Amino acid sequence: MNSVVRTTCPYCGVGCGVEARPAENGGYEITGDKHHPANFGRLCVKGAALGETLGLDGRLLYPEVGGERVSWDAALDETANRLQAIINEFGPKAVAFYASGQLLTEDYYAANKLMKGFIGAGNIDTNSRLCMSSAVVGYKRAFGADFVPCSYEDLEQTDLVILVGSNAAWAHPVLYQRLAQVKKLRPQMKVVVIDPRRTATCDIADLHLALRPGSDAALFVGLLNILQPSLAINSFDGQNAALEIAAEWSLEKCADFCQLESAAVQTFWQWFTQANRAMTLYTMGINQSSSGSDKCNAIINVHLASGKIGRGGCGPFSLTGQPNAMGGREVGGLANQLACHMNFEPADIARLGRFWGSERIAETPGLMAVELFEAIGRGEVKAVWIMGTNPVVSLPDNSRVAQALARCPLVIVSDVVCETDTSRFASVKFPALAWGEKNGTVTNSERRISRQRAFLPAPGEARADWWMVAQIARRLGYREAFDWQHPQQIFSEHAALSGYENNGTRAFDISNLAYMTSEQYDALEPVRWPVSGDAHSSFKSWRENGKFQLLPVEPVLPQAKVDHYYPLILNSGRIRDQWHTMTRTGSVPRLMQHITMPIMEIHPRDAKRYGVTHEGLVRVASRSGGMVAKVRVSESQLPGNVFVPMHWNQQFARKGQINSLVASVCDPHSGQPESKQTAVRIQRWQPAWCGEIFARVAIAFGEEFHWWKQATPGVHHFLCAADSDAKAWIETLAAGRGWQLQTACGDGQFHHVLAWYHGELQLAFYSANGWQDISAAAVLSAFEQAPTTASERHRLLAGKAPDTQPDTGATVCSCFGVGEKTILAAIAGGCRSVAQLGEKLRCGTNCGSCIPELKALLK
Ligand SMILES: Nc1nc2c(c(=O)[nH]1)N[C@H]1C(S)=C(S)[C@@H](COP(=O)(O)OP(=O)(O)OC[C@H]3O[C@@H](n4cnc5c(=O)[nH]c(N)nc54)[C@H](O)[C@@H]3O)O[C@H]1N2
Ligand SMILES: Nc1nc2c(c(=O)[nH]1)N[C@H]1C(S)=C(S)[C@@H](COP(=O)(O)OP(=O)(O)OC[C@H]3O[C@@H](n4cnc5c(=O)[nH]c(N)nc54)[C@H](O)[C@@H]3O)O[C@H]1N2
Ligand code: SF4
Ligand SMILES: [Mo]
Repeated sequence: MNSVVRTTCPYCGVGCGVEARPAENGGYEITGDKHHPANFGRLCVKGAALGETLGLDGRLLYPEVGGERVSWDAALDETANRLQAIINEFGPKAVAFYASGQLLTEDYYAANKLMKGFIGAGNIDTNSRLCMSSAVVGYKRAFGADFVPCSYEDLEQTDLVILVGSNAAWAHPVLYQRLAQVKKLRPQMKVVVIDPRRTATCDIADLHLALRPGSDAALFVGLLNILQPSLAINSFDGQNAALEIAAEWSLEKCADFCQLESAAVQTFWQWFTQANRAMTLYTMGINQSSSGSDKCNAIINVHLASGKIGRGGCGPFSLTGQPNAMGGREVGGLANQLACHMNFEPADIARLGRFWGSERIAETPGLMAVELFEAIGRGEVKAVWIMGTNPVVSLPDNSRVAQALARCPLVIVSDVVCETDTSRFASVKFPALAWGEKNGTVTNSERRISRQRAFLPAPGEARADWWMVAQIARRLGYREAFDWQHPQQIFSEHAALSGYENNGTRAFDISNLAYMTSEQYDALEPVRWPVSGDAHSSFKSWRENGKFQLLPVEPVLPQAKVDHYYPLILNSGRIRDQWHTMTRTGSVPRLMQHITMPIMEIHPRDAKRYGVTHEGLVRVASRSGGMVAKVRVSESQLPGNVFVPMHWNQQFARKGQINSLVASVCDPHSGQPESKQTAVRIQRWQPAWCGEIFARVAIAFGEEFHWWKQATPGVHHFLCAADSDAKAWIETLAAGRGWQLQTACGDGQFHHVLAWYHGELQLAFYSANGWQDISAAAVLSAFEQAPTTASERHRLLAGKAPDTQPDTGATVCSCFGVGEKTILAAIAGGCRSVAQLGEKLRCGTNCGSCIPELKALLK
């Protein structure tokens, strides 16, 4: 394959089109697809770094059973036999699939069909439960369908954008840049950000409401109250009850509940009522809540009541997180839905039975993610197939998840990487095709279906996820229903089902894509559903089908409550350059340089109160577990709140996992966990030493260490800290290897060691009683080519860059690798604006996601 391949980014729900072009070095150059309507050529830093994730290091390439490599036939036969035995003995509900919004639609459709259509249980759920499930409940309760009534181009027509619980600048960067562009061209368009933290997204905000965590519903219920006079009687089901509650939420009560100034709340409400067009973009700060579904409805209510829906520039827009979260909703991958927007109702069950030719369609919803792992822990579910997700990292109270998997008789894991926190518990491992190798479709936030196309050959014996499912299905006796040879056949079947006996009764209908040839499928241009007509007019005609509902919402606070022992609320979320559990992004050097270890952001007042210092280490503990992080003192936090990234796990750190702290408290309607609020306490940890180690040989850390893996090519590189003796540790590590040690010790203040073997650098270790500024670039080049003069070796022992190699500091702009020190020097040298910095250093001129940080440095 030599020419340019047009495909779709595998990260966030913006769904950007990318082009992969063979590069001269044998790799691939990845650029934005100028013709793709989601991004028109733009990419963020994660998308732009895709070419750096294509290596096969750490990949799972062969099937394994019980930790031993076996042939595909052996692995599939063994798995199918064991599944069948469990089903025979304990019934279909004793097995479950736990899938992912990162599977392709074809993979997802196949898994859902096997579980709900042929094994005959509802037990397939997905990581979208942790992500989108409250949003789905919100739409379904309001409109009777999971219908997202907005598209990206609405941003270009709106007068007011409210971002609530969304850090789009980091989590949906290309969409955010599009919004920033609109704001630049039309400064009169107002932007309101509602988030307890001051995030990079606030950079373009006219108003930032830093509300009390979890209190959002009050802002929208109070707003509904002031919209009441303009509402015609009985326009909506539930209207009276909704308005009755709203009438109790006066401005003062709302401001008090949210701990905001009344004037700020009033401004927000005034802007909303006065704007002709308004959009509310909402994500995890809303969904990941024990009352997330109600919050979604509180948002939808104000759009319905004000008529700011069903026309350009208007509407409640839940942004999807994962690349195919929407595709999962279409195929019905959640345990409480059937395929293609059908529900567990007799007519739908019978219809699916006719279409699939099966008499075993599941008749009741299956277990939702958190419940599912609880049932595994109790031994009720005896086999689980985990596909494309890493639940031991991402589910709340993850030590219980690990315990459950440890007890589970059959754990099947399909993944692209070999070692994950979850795959440690696998009885069977299936090697999946990764991005660039797999072939199929994904649907983005605005319901746009795009092709992911392969441009690389399958490595080792990796296979498509749909293929594995079909192979197991055939072995379970369902050959005919799973006799696909190509993803196009699956897509056709899915599209045909969407139109089957539909007649306008189900919003999701892509049946005109059902009869494509494989050439047409390969050439499929990005297409948005409803495929006929625009979203707003389809939404209007959908509305004529039935009455919409104003759901009565009573605002409540999170279930997590602070007390004397656990006095702080812990918030969690994304950082700019990492993706989830880091299996792909964690090994890309330039994505690791922005934030190198778990940080805990804390307000200066609290830092003082709890005796923690900027850059120092801290232990964070909840009633469920604990972690260690590096303190970042920041005015962007509210007092009483701390924030930790969600990404770190046991492959990248010892005790860096947020979900060892988060409790498994869920929304009763959606089953979505309250991942954004946990009561914690913190305690300063002053280890005997902090350090940094680089080595040619693998390093084993004992239990007494904390370590944080770095993505440095060619060497093992860690940050580390411990209460034990650093000197003794290095001596043990070096013992018997014939290394020549060169050391520098300063009065117990620091201890540096270089280890040489036949003139080659083997190890470089730098410890001190605080973090030091070590030039990783200098150490790395010494591993490639050992310094020759004594003075060069001395500089290396000090951890300093050679005179010729400037130290640039922590990376701020990952696109062009521009460091903080370089930027500060340019500012000192006269640069006064982001534009001037861009001209001089190029920083901020590509994806733009570092612009908020550049502005902060300029300040
Ligand atoms: N870089 C990067 N981008 C990603 C991902 C990634 O891993 N890395 N993952 C993708 C996925 S799957 C998802 S779901 C999206 C998530 O996208 P976002 O939801 O934008 O990301 P988060 O950082 O999880 O949370 C958003 C914000 O919610 C705020 N928040 C916390 N509690 C509250 C509250 O009570 N009220 C309000 N209003 N806000 C609150 C947090 O402070 C945080 O700034 O990102 C997608 N994009
Ligand atoms: N505390 C807290 N917890 C959270 C969140 C939070 O904000 N705070 N956010 C939640 C949200 S919104 C989400 S979406 C989840 C995400 O959490 P996860 O879904 O657990 O995270 P990922 O790292 O995306 O896991 C994907 C796995 O699939 C593998 N993989 C990649 N490509 C393929 C493929 O093509 N096929 C197969 N079979 N495997 C593949 C990857 O190597 C990886 O192991 O985390 C949730 N957990
Ligand atoms: S914005 Fe999302 S889809 Fe677009 S390049 Fe970045 S990660 Fe990929
Ligand atoms: Mo997500």
